[in-house]
Amino acid sequence: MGVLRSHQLPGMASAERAAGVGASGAAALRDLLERPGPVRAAGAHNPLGARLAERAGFDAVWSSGLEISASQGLPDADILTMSELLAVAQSMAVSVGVPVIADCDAGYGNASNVMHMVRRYEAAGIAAVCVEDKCYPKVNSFIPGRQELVAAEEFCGKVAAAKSAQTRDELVVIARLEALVAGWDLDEALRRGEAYAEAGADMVLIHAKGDSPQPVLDFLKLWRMPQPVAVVPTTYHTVTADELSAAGAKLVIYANHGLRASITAVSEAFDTILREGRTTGIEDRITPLSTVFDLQGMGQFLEAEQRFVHRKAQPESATR
Ligand code: SPV
Ligand code: MG
Repeated sequence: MGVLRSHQLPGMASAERAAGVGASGAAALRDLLERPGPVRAAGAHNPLGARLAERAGFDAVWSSGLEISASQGLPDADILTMSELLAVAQSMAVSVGVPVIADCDAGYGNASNVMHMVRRYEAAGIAAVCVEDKCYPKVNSFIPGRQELVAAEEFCGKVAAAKSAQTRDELVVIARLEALVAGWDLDEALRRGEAYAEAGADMVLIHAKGDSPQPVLDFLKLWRMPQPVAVVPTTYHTVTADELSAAGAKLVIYANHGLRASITAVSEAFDTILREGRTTGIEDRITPLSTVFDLQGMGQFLEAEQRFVHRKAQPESATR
């Protein structure tokens, strides 16, 4: 199925555009999941980052709770509300043609909160929602301590609630397994994964935080359910997407590398400016303004202005 590109629809109101992109975004994600090889998603926390991911060639955007929280100078610990995270995810969904997969943390509460969340994310044009089996409020998986899981039965209720709340078949519900992160063994991860798949999850995400990909590879080897598996090789970064795919993973999420790359680049540029007293030394290492204009849709803006903005008289301008 062709992907609707929001920037090619200048006449549509943003809500209509969101609905259109959402319908095709979820279907497009399902198409991607049917194709051979890994589906690769990059984390982002705003439309600019989402467009960079799309332009680089990623198949999908991961609306990262960690990135969005960090971009607000806040911990990734359910401090931001569902509405705040949704607004960012929606802004990305209307800005790119690739599907947006939303990190929905622990679902912002219990099964009833999850139902509300699914309705809102689906209406906002999000292709997939990912909910993790940690207690609410959660804390980022890489923070030691307080990695507590809810009972498997409780999380199955959240998964079933999510599935019952979606209004179109396409929305992909991802059940994220935090057993390995919380110090449980592979058996517990598999037991929970199978229960979540039976409760209706369209996909499971096995998360892990060690340096070695082995626990994730072991999980993939023992996974017997038909649902595809997502992985997040943040700490076990030596393994390639193709190797993960060959081991049975379908979705590979590079969750926070855009944020981390930009922190390094911005810090280096700022340090150089202060040290050298001018920007000459970094000019060939920073993006030209023409690229910024391109990324923010200046071309389409000027085109639309030509077509639709009819001035009665030329205003005086200092630059004329
Ligand atoms: C996120 O990007 O917010 C994630 C992935 O949940 S991770 O930070 O790797 O846990
Ligand atoms: Mg997260």
